Amino acid sequence: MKPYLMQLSKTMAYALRHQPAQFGLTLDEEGWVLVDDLVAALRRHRHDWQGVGPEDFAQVIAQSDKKRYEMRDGKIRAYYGHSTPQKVAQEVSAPPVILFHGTTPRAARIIHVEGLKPMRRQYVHLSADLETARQVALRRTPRPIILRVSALEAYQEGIKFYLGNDSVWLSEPVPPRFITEG
Ligand code: HQG
Repeated sequence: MKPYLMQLSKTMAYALRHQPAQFGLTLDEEGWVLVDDLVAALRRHRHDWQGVGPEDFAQVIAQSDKKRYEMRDGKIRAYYGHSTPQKVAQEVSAPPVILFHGTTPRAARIIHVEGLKPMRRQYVHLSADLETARQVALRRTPRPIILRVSALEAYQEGIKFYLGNDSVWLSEPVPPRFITEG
């Protein structure tokens, strides 16, 4: 991906996941903003982004290694990752039997005691497959620890799970009894 699009994708994450107000944006209940409003916000944000437009968002979406943003009907949103105080409503869904969570050795030790918490985000983030979990952990450590979450069992005991995209699931906090290592 060209550096221009990578920079754009990162700024889109700030605007759509973390600091919409700083961009003069308000996410609706499902995290959507109008594409035109995001365009205007980004043009205000950087003077060399005067030419930014919806086709650039489409390129970010098409060329990205991950499915981070969804654009349709003149609106755009992030699938996951939000940290705004107002919780973005996600679609409750029955998860697969096992989901994965990639993390650091240090965090893993705490998670075995306290369970998985959303930390700075609105939801716990889980991976549909081992390789995705490994990549998530590699952002933070050269020694990934992969935790297995008995997701369906947890769901059946009342913990809500939400479909983020094809490879990312979201959930409420997960107690340690549903978590094993390796
Ligand atoms: C850890 C990226 C201590 C957790 C990724 C993680 C993902 C605890 C960190 C998405 C804990 C939070 C989310 C507890 C959890 N005590 N540490 N009780 N419970 N943790 O970034 O899952 O590239 O908020 O293990 O690929 O790493 O941005 O979550 O290490 O899909 O699109 O606290 O963000 O996607 O870190 O990553 P994060 P995450 P993007």
